[in-house]
Amino acid sequence: MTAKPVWLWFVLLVLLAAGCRQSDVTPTASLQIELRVEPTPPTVGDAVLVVTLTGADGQPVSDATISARGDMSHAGMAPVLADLDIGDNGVYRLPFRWTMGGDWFVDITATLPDGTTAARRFDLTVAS
Ligand SMILES: [Cu+2]
Repeated sequence: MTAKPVWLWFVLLVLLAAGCRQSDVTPTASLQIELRVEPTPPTVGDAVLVVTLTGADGQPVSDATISARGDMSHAGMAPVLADLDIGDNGVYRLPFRWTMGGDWFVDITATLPDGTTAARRFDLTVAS
């Protein structure tokens, strides 16, 4: 990982804090989102986001729509999007592509048929 000037991190923090996407989503404690990435460790190129969705009762939830949005920690890159509307025993496999090596964050949003949503952000480092 390349060293970046400290001021750049402050700019990024301000930009992240000012972002409006997060406010679209009401996190709910009743849904648990876990993410695994294939291959691991993540490397530039094709990948699969393996999202596991569990309800408050600990049971797998398979009837949600899962949306993924991958962004890099620096500006100027197109986000990578993926979504899938059916899971297998609570596991959703979303084809994905890491378009560049470096630090990424992936926002996973789960929407249930009744409109309930949950979201979680994952930080990942992708090898070149
Ligand atoms: Cu990039």
